Amino acid sequence: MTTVSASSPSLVLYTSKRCPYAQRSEIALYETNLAFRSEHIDLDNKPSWYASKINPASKVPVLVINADAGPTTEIKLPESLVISEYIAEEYADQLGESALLPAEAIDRARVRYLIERFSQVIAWGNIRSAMEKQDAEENVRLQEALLQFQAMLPPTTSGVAGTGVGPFFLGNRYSLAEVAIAPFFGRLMLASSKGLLPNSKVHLERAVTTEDKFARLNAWWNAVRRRPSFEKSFDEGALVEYYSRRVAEGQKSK
Ligand SMILES: N[C@@H](CCC(=O)N[C@@H](CS)C(=O)NCC(=O)O)C(=O)O
Repeated sequence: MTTVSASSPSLVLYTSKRCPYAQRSEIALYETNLAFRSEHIDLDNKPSWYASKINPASKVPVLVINADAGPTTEIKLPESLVISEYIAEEYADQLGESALLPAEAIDRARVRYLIERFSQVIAWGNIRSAMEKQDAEENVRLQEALLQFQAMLPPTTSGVAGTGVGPFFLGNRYSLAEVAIAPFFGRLMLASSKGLLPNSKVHLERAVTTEDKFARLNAWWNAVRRRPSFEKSFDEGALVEYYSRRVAEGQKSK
């Protein structure tokens, strides 16, 4: 992998292992091989200074750029897509073909549309409600949504915009599309495989990984989940512990 220059600004990421948005920023930083320091925010017990000093919206992630340069020079950047796009653009020249956003405007637009469309068909709120309400019908709906998402992936054999054949949205080129979508997709697969979704009418993870109708999606997912950037930023144990608690609380309030 190309290493970015040693003169990169000092970076601090306010993050939380349970937050899929924050994971987007971690993946973008790892993919770009940037050194950064993580500040983990306990979302159940947020420090009182967080909103006033770091992010008025009081959410993670926030990337602080020039973090060692003092309050007058540092820049605080909230919002996961803003952060990931900044990283992709800032280091595009250094990373060349490994940059997270392609050179052609039309390909960048296609990547952005895929991210937007994914969140329309598979909204994070729907995944959470499938877990917390243990709603089997929601699983059936999510399966349809996964088929819709899959239909947007080009065939592995076609290649797109000169990127060569391969499993990703842009053929053999891993891009911001995967950075932005993987955290949500990963949580959906994890929840299903650990029995945190009702799994009665449809077992989503089993369907994606074994059924022929999901072969293209499975090829994409296998390539995405094996990226070191995903493995390093996906804390399976912490997520299972947190979601199990949410499922139990959801059941209690029924
Ligand atoms: N649109 C934001 C959403 C970030 C977000 O919702 N973060 C959640 C955690 S996943 C958060 O910090 N919530 C504040 C809280 O729980 O108090 C982004 O893309 O960064």
